[in-house]
Amino acid sequence: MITDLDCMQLAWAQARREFGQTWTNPQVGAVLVKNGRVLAQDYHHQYGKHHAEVETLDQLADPALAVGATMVVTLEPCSHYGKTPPCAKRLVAAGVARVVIGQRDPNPLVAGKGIAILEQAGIAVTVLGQTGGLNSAYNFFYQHQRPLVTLKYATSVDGKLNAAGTQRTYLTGPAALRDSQHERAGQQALLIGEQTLLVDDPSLTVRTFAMPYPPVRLVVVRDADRLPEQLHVLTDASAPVWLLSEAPTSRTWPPHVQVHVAAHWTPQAICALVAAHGLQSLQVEGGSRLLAAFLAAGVCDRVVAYVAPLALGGTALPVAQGPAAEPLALHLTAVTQLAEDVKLTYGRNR
Ligand code: AOF
Ligand code: ZN
Repeated sequence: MITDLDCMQLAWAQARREFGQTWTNPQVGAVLVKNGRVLAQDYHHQYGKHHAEVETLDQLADPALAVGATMVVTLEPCSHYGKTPPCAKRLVAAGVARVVIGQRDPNPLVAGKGIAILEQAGIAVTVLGQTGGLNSAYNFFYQHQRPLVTLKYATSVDGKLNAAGTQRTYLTGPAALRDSQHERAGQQALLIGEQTLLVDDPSLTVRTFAMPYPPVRLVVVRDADRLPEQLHVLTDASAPVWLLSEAPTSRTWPPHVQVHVAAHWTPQAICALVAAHGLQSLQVEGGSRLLAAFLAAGVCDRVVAYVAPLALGGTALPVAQGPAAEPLALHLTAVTQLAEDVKLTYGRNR
């Protein structure tokens, strides 16, 4: 006999079928079962498209099959008219007898209201409370009202980012590069400082696969108007760019570039801007001073460090250089060998 937990595992696998497609929407999977048999299973494919429950019900050759069935879904069915109508009402209309939910939806638009619609219609609801890991940034954002912040960098074995000077230093190999593209694709916003922009001239794009909503590229700069026009982030329009300038702008910018002006772009101010736009995750990719500023502000929820097999020595730039910070306690979540490089992933202790 197939159990609720078996079905939830299938629903979880559905939710994970694709990556980087749902943008600020959660990844959600659903399974419809009746008399111990799976009738249909599907997931939320892309931001703006049908939700998982609707995709699943739409798979049935005969809609009457749903009458008396159990819907197992990784997230509380929604109650609002957003880009799509409410899933909870669709489940009621379909005649489903029971709904098993992985976690409540922390989005205040829904939070508990989906469950209320189902229960008021006489549907039995079970909340298992065990799918939070599917959408960690989404959950974090609604819990803390700021994006989940990852500090990501490549370092030498002696903790240096770059050789001294104004030349870009390539530390890690192709396997680490591919992996870091995947890390980027899991983010809604990327951030670098001015030195990194000028020295490395990165494009900050995801090039290894197509994303309908690529992460927004943020750069903190002292004066946006003084940036050279041929920088990759200004010439490559494949993702939005926000220049966080500490001086006002009078320049005309390409359509993909927005300038946000503040006297001082602190980590808190950057997070507030990102959150105000509904973006739930932010990855800080250097340099040394920006990483130090986030550590000093205590704004760091996750660290991804790629360690390359070389030492750069005494005058090279350390991973973080700047104001003093309280020690930040982390726990190791993964160690991955990528050819000659090692990826270390940590979470913040809470
Ligand atoms: C579900 N099933 O598969 C998803 C849900 O703008 P909309 O209409 O796409 O609504 C987005 C919100 O709906 C999202 O913030 C979350 O609360 C919920 N997502 N709900 O029942 C799904 N993706
Ligand atoms: Zn929905």
